[in-house]
Amino acid sequence: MKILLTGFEPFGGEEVNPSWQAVLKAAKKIDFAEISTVCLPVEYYKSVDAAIKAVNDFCPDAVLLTGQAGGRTCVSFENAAVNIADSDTGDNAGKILHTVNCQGGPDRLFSTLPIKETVDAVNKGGFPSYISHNAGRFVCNHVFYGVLKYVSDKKLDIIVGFAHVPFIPAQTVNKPEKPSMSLENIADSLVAALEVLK
Ligand code: PCA
Repeated sequence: MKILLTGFEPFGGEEVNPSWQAVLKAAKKIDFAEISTVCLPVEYYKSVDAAIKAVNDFCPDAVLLTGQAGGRTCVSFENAAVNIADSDTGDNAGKILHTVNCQGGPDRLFSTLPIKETVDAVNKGGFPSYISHNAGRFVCNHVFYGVLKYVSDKKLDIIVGFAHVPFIPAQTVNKPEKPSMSLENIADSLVAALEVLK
């Protein structure tokens, strides 16, 4: 089995993005699949193109896209992505979008990762986790939608899921009210999640 794992570069003034760090750490721990890792730019459209290129280059059986969701308490699995970009925050190229139907296609596309089993597996591994019904309206949702649409349009037999990960402790030193989880625990949560694909 081949699994493509993606994370994102830092954004929003952060020095790191725990999604990318956790993906690198998780990749080293997985012995049940061949893994490819890609760090995506936090840019509308360019991120989708980079993810699709990685899908075509590696031809995975499954793709787990990951991104940072500062303020969340643990690794959460997104149920769906919507065809809307709507954030006052600019992407890393400064682009601000308030756009409905920015990628063509249906209003909403659903994760094809078995998210209930995935959350159960992470819980069994000893970590909290939950299904999220809000992937946001920024670049993470945009990439999730773009990859789901590509795989659906091309009728590819590829599972596509999205995991949002919390801050790591070093990111919350100056915002102690925000929750965090160690990189090790985030990576172990991702590994436990992917074991459902075995
Ligand atoms: N999180 C942002 C974009 C990149 C990332 O890691 C989001 O949730 O949209």
